[in-house]
Amino acid sequence: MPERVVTYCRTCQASCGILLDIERGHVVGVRGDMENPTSEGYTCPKGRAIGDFHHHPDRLLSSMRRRADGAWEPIDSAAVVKEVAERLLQIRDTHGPDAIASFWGTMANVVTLTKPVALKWWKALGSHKAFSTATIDQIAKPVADARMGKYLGGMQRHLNADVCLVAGGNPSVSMFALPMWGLDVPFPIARLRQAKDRGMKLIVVDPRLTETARLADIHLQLLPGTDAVLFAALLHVIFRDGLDDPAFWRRYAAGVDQLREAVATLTPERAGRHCGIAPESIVAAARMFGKAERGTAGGATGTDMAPRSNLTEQLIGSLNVVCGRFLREGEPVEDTGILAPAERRRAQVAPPARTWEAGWRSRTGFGLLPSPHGGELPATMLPEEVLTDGADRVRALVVIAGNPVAAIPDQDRVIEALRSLELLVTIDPWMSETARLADYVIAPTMALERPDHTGMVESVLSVPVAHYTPAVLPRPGDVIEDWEFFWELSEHMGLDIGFRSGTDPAGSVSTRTGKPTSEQLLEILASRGRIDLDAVKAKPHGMRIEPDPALVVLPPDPGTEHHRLELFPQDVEAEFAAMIREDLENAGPSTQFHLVVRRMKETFNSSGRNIKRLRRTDTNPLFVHPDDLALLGIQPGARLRVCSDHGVIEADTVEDATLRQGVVAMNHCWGGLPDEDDPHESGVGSNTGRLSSRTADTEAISNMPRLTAIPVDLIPIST
Ligand SMILES: Nc1nc2c(c(=O)[nH]1)N[C@H]1C(S)=C(S)[C@@H](COP(=O)(O)OP(=O)(O)OC[C@H]3O[C@@H](n4cnc5c(=O)[nH]c(N)nc54)[C@H](O)[C@@H]3O)O[C@H]1N2
Ligand SMILES: Nc1nc2c(c(=O)[nH]1)N[C@H]1C(S)=C(S)[C@@H](COP(=O)(O)OP(=O)(O)OC[C@H]3O[C@@H](n4cnc5c(=O)[nH]c(N)nc54)[C@H](O)[C@@H]3O)O[C@H]1N2
Ligand code: SF4
Ligand SMILES: [Mo]
Repeated sequence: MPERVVTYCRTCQASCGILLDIERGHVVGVRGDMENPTSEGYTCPKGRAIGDFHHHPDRLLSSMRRRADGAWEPIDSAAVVKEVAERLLQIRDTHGPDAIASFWGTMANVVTLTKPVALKWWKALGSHKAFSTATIDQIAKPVADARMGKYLGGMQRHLNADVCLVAGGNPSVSMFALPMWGLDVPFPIARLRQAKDRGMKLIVVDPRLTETARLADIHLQLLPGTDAVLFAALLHVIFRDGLDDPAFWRRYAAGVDQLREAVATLTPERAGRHCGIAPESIVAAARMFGKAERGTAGGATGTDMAPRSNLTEQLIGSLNVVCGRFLREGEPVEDTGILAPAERRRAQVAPPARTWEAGWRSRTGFGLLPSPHGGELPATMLPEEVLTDGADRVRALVVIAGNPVAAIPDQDRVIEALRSLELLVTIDPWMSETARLADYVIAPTMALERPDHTGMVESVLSVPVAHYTPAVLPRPGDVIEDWEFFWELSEHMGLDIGFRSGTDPAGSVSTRTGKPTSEQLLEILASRGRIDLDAVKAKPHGMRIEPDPALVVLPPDPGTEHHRLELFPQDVEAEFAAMIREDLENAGPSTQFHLVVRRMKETFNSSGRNIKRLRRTDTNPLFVHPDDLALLGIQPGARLRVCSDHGVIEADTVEDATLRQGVVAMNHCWGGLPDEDDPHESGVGSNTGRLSSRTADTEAISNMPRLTAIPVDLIPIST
């Protein structure tokens, strides 16, 4: 008889409750947990395949070392940490800490212990060369926060909003919804429906009629890459119709008059022509948003991977500011500090902090971007940091739960850089494209083999909830937890790291006192929250947290009254002028097709491609509108060459009537190493990153590449 255990899925941040049937250490059944207060029985295909991930024959059960002849051999986990530490020390002692780089991938964001411990190691090492997926994702948000400043009372939440505007995101599939980024949409789709049932209006801006857009009251199905113009036009209508909130912006913002003047020329008619949508729909959306009392607008990857993303995010942020969609002094704060430390909310502005303009600069010309890693450089510049000569040239790279070879565009150059390193280490349960180039691959535990709690992800959960799970499967083979690797690495490198308990001074741990257990660390990380971890442990299905009525937005600190949100600083003004000049007045010839990004339920970036149960399409096909297929004279399933200014990939087509005509979509992080791409072979597919450049069409400040709205030609291949 299988044993039934209660836990939650950690394949993505949504943390859905699941019930597992386990027999002899194997998952033999997965069901959604109806008693879980956030997911209420919901699961996605990846969650239901969680056992297939854990028990896959290709999963690494031991760390691997590359021998001089290029072949791999297993190495035990104690020995591998020691060897890696010695090689890193030798590079640091010869060339300084900046010769060592780190790359932080997405899977470091779903495990509570990985990032805190790895960050302690990183900060103790003292290198400036951190890279992460942030700069090939939505870096326009931290850039906008840094240029505008931040209102510290927090944004209004969807839970009691009467409008929500989602641009370039499809939370129904991606589960991506960060409150601090304003896209505060509940994940499973059921919650969006609940909000709509109680009267919330939904506006979706997307070239595709997505699962989320189907629920929209207004869907603006714009041409890809035209969001900045659209948001300028929305602001135009807000000002014109007097739908702004002067009481808020007069007190907290500067540059509103300049912004109003700039958007004055962007009438709905002019913008509508450019965005390819009816002017009336722009007016209707602006009025629906502006007339509402509460609710925010937010962009996601669709807006932030397109050209002019820095400007787009500035305009989205400005829309929220101009309409005053922030919590005021005395308003209740529902969402912070459950297991994680509470953010103090105050009705004041943290002034702009342009980190890249002050302090350390890389010899490649970039300053440090705002980042949890203590500042970071654009991931697109990683190859230059490795390949360009200089005293602090990067010679070693440690990859933390990421797959930069699949994720950074211009793969050939990324591979050239990684191959020329003296040392490449990655921690990954699979021989990913990056792992296959590494000197050492550390084999970590997978989700069900480690205890965890939701302290790390609670800010993205739409319902205030806390969940703890013990490890529910034994560790197979010789694997270690991600955090253990970085703890032991610190020990071997003589770097002192430690954590202080918020409640019990005697409960602090450090490399001087010895390695703690995962349970101890989870306890310490929860010790600054307002809910006791033991109380959470007593609720195995997860615990819904009632708001604390004493938690309200506090009055501003004295001396901060003059701080303002800068809506239209000089560089934004220049970007706005460039947009008018280049996009509206002197637009060049357009190609017939634009390629856009999209997520698929079955994969999580490069994870899941090798799981048979998840193969809906086998590879990453090119989604094409049926009328476009007819125009190209091909049948669904036919093979195409997708050609951009920067590269060519092949793809099989799938018919998709949800797309706007002229827009084609394809999922990222597929393909193998360059000679291994195969659009037809199960689990391989093609790498869309080859169609983007790391140098042309990039954003100022972050060098964010253009990963959506890419002009492409489609050339049928006769077979
Ligand atoms: N299942 C699954 N979930 C995931 C991931 C995954 O790979 N699979 N990845 C995770 C990660 S790393 C991230 S960053 C998040 C991303 O989360 P989201 O940003 O929600 O990602 P998508 O679901 O791809 O939604 C992007 C939407 O943008 C639209 N779009 C494309 N170009 C444009 C444009 O120019 N303008 C506008 N307005 N829209 C455009 C696309 O049609 C698409 O519907 O998802 C996370 N969740
Ligand atoms: N062209 C194009 N490029 C893109 C994008 C796009 O839309 N288009 N999207 C961008 C975005 S938003 C992102 S976030 C990046 C994604 O970039 P990455 O995060 O680098 O890509 P992933 O495939 O998610 O890499 C995660 C790695 O972690 C491993 N892993 C899984 N579980 C664990 C674990 O428990 N521990 C450890 N240590 N490792 C684990 C997986 O096997 C995988 O190799 O790609 C970016 N690149
Ligand atoms: S949405 Fe899917 S992958 Fe994410 S936590 Fe829920 S079941 Fe797991
Ligand atoms: Mo991402």
